[in-house]
Amino acid sequence: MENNVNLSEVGGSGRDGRVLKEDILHYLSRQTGAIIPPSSPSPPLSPPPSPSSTPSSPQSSSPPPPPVVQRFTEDRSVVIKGVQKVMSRTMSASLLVPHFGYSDEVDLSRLVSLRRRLQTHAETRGVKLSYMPFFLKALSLALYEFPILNAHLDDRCESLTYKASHDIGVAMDTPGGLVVPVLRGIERLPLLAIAAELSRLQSRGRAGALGAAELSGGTFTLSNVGSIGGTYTHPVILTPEVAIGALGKIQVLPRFNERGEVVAAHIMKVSWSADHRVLDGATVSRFSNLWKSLLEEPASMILHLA
Ligand code: CAO
Repeated sequence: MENNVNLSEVGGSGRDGRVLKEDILHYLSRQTGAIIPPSSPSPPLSPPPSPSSTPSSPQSSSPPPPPVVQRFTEDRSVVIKGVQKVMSRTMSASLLVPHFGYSDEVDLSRLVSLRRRLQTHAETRGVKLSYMPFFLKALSLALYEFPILNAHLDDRCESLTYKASHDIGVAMDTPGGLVVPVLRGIERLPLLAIAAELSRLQSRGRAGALGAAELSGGTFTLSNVGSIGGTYTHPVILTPEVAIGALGKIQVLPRFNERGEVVAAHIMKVSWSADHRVLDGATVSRFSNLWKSLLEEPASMILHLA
């Protein structure tokens, strides 16, 4: 009340999602870029965020405020907690998995022009259509043919569970750090519904309001770090899942067409990591080829419309 904070926008890290004082302090620090000293018994609360700085809707077009650069004049220790704590725990568990890496490049030229054409249709329905819904739909179609990549492996590597639903975790860069909300039942959703759900989760992610139920139970993870930059990467599997994909930046690069002419092509690199205890390289390569072919000829996805 003191800071005019809407509690529904604050992710609770306490038991059963309870909002703790720390959550409020972190929420306020994210709004202002301030760092809250961990040991301070009652740190001064930052001023409340102005209503205009709070994302109001997924379609909000106002650019995010520029990050406040902190210049440290002396060493300062902060406690690893919240999103960072979860990241440290899950990534340490992933170290036990023998990762097999596989990369390729995808020519998205046809998809780029298709998306451009479909964007206005989506906008008239109030939905922002990015590339992610296409990547996710193609992923689901490829998982149908390679269900072993949509599976959970138990800790002792004794039981592999093929998951029926394609519940895809999407790595998301938020003001609070990396979170991986899950889009459930992608196999049943049309592109527009995937786009709308992604926008909803992005909006909740920005507000730090994603709950435990939205952040757990994924069966495969896709990370589009290319929306920020980079080409190839080495993604880390989120156990008990057995594979993950990471996408690089779409770049216009010279490539040969089928007539041997040099053309400007929209190229994106993809990097997969797979648990080599249950997945071999040939399977990952065939899966990647299928995913790539669907995106290089996106019209072919129409054949799979339910
Ligand atoms: N290459 C180039 N541009 C890309 C791109 C890519 N691979 N992916 C997206 N873009 C473009 C989008 O088209 C959009 O531009 P327009 O508004 O002109 O269409 C712009 O980048 C921003 O996209 P977006 O981020 O709003 O939406 P998205 O659906 O493409 O991505 C999400 C959603 C959640 C994946 C993304 O916002 C994000 O957080 N990415 C970072 C993931 C991350 O941090 N991974 C690392 C995990 S390991 O630490």
